Amino acid sequence: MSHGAKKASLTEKYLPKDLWAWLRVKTSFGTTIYDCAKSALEHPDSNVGAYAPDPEAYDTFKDFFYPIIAEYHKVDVETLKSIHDLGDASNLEDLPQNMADQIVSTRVRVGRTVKGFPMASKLTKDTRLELESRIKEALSKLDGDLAGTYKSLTEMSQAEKDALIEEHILYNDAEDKYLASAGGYDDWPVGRGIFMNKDKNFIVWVNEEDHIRIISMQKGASLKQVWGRLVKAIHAMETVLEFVRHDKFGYLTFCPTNIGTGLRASVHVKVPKTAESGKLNEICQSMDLQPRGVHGEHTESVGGVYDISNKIRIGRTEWDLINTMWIGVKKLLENELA
Ligand code: ADP
Ligand code: CIR
Repeated sequence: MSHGAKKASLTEKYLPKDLWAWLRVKTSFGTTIYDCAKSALEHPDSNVGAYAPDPEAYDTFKDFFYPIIAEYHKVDVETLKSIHDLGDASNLEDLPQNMADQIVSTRVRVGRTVKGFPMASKLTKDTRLELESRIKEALSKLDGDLAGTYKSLTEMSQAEKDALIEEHILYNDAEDKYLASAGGYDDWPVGRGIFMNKDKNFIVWVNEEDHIRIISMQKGASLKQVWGRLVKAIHAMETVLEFVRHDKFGYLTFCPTNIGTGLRASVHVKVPKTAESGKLNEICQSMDLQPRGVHGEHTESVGGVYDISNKIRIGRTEWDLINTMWIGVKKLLENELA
């Protein structure tokens, strides 16, 4: 440990000690181990600090990434196999009304990387624009409830962006310092944008942290409707684009914390009493949940409302993770309403 009382990032912990030999190694996209570790070097307060600038990096630098993945996701990487099952949303239970009343909104997203392109930091202005237009064309093929329109950030006014951010629909404007150091915001806002259906409950983020974030969200507590819509969207997107998959890790993403299912299912839930009593973190930890603030990762709670989601994304199926979140939220609400 080299930062006073602060625990070392997983990058610092697992960076190969024979760095000299590793510095010469490059993936076919030109990624070096320095590129993977740069964010942690610039931000000693990182938890993980590693990013994969292209899909090959996970294996080219396996001595580095595999132990990070094992520790963060608590999986045995040797025996790990990618498993997927979207389940049947209609089997999800609705919460009793007094619990549902505590839930402001429900959202599930998955992250994906389009085959043939590196992740954000190794895209150039040209390849990012090429990727954007490939995704835009694919999105234009969606129909029914999923049909919508795509807008590049460069075509949007500041007021338009602010309103969508306020509604939790659009991502923040290049504000994550860890991602910035990893090169995730290079040439911002070029090549970035957002797709939305008419009802604003199916959204696709394009070239933010990942090539694609497929999102289903709505006010209230109907996880059944939210997950049902996302399952439909995932199937539809897979018919129009090919995503990078790894035999062990499943879907690959820029940040190793998102690999696997790439799934984060969350509710914005009012739990002021639980938070005040100090039990929020304890319950979250025991139920494999992660609390965040209401404006996304690394933000604060407002008025006792927390973003509660599944912490694990790998080694378990999508259906399992959706249920993990739901069971955990019920437990939190039992405590809140007791
Ligand atoms: P991600 O989920 O993609 O990792 P963030 O934690 O940065 O990203 O959250 C992205 C946005 O989604 C933020 O505006 C956040 O407030 C919003 N959000 C997350 N979960 C919910 C939810 N259940 N209801 C409404 N907005 C949500
Ligand atoms: C970090 O390592 O702290 C940042 N790069 C963010 C990593 C993802 N999120 C997390 O660990 N909660």
